[in-house]
Amino acid sequence: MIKFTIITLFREAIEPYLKASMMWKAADKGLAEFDFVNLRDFGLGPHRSVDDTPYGGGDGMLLRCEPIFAAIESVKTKAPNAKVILPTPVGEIWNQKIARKFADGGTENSKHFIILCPHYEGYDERILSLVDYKVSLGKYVLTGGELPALIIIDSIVRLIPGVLGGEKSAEIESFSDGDNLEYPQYTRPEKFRGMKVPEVLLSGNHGEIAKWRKEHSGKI
Ligand code: 6GU
Repeated sequence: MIKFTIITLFREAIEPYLKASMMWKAADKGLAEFDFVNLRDFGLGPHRSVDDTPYGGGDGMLLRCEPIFAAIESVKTKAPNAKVILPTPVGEIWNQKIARKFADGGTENSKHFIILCPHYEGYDERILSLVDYKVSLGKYVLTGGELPALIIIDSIVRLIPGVLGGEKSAEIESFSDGDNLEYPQYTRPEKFRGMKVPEVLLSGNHGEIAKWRKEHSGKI
């Protein structure tokens, strides 16, 4: 069982994806669990404020420390070993190897991850004292951590044994260095608008098929 607690102001942006397809199946099988903490619940004052203007001036608002510390502490009192992931464009660039490490339990064998989704123009730097992993999805900037949270979760959960079909997970196992080989695939019909399935795939010769797939594989 791997567990993700997502701290966000925009649960509605994340939840539908986790209720569909493979993520839902993983949860249904008891292989993954997802829950949410509403950062707003830890906001300050009558307006439950979570942000403020930056010292030194500049555009926009920053997530302030108090609500974030309170939200994370509320999870950690129940799950002291949970590791905190912060999606941020200045984090370590996410890849298959890291996804696998996290699926295996991270560096300290924790299978409970708290994903803290930033929003607005950024966050008070002092929240980094709570963060175990800063993760970036690539060299571009998004408006918030919700899409990255989903990508991080999806790429980890599909590696949990039992989440994908037997054949597929075995295939992943055989490339456990994280560099999965992806080869071109075809299904019926054999001929579609003049485009034919490569002959070798229809041959029934498993040796030749394996060779062809290897030759035509792209490394991720
Ligand atoms: Cl993780 N967050 C944001 N806001 N932008 C990003 C990103 C993360 N990765 C690439 N761009």
